[in-house]
Amino acid sequence: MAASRGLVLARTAKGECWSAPTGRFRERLQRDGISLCAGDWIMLQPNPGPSKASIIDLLPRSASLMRQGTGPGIRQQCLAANLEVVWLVMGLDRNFNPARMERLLALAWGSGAQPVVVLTKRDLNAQWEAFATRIEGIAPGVPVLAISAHSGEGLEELQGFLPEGHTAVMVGSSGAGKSTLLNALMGSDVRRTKEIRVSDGRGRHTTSLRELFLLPRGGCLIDTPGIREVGLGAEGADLDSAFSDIAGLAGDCRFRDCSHSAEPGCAVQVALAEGSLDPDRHGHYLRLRREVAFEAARSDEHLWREREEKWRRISRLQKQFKER
Ligand SMILES: Nc1nc2c(ncn2[C@@H]2O[C@H](COP(=O)(O)OP(=O)(O)OP(=O)(O)O)[C@@H](O)[C@H]2O)c(=O)[nH]1
Ligand SMILES: [Mg+2]
Ligand SMILES: [Zn+2]
Repeated sequence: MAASRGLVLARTAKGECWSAPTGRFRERLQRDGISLCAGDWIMLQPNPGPSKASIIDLLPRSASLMRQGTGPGIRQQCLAANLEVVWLVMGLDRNFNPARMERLLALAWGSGAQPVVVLTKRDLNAQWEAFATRIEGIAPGVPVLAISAHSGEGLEELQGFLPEGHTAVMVGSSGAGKSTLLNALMGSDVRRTKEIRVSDGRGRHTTSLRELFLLPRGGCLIDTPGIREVGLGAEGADLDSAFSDIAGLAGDCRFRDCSHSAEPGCAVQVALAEGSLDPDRHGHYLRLRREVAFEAARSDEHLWREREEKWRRISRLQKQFKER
């Protein structure tokens, strides 16, 4: 259901309980650079003591939302696991920002789950249909819904995208209206205002917690805190799906490795000249591609350094061994 500072809120057939990995399993998680997250399936072992259960294993994940790590380890961080759908939530108020949506789409496609754009606060914007059309233009292959959590408009259709037994995660910037939408779908204020007590007693994680909720209709919905910047990593993002209009054109270029700048027979240049491809969109695509390539190079370098360090250790051991 949720994970925080090494503790996991798990739901079992007997109800919810806080649990922690056993020492051995914790070591394995650390070695593999994995942290548990909402949506994970874990194996628990009952404890006799006050902490009711220990985590002994993590089941393999299917489609998961990954974020590029920012620390020195640069490891990928899993934000939500085992997803069928990713809801990209954006307000039809001052929160509206198509360039950010392009990034969110690349992130969502990278998860392997189906992205769905959810434009909220439709009650605040008389021109909501024009805004939705604008997003449709940059989201090929993605349903775009405009809803209002206050009036309830569009909620019925939205729930159609989360059938019983499926899991969705909501991502979007702070203030997009994610938690308000969750409360509307739950039919009550579940966004916890009360303290979530963890066994170390250190207090509340109300705003920082990614948490899974079971909707009355049977779907699972993960609410997340707003992401400030959507950094695209080498593995987490899928630009070819997010920009399938441009990627599709590239298939018609004369050269396989066309850079779409000045080559003869470039289908992307033709589309730009004809006006069927928006130059701004093309520019965004190129910029995001550079960003992903940069991140890929950075994590390659990191891997190399790790490998070198390992070999240095091994040869040091060999030397010691020979000297004996
Ligand atoms: N008028 C209107 N206001 C809404 C709607 N949905 C959300 N809001 C308002 O938007 C503000 C932000 O909503 P939240 O649900 O807290 O936003 P959030 O995405 O959960 O934000 P973080 O938790 O910070 O990521 C609140 O004041 C809501 O009342 C809506 O459909 N209509
Ligand atoms: Mg919220
Ligand atoms: Zn080309």
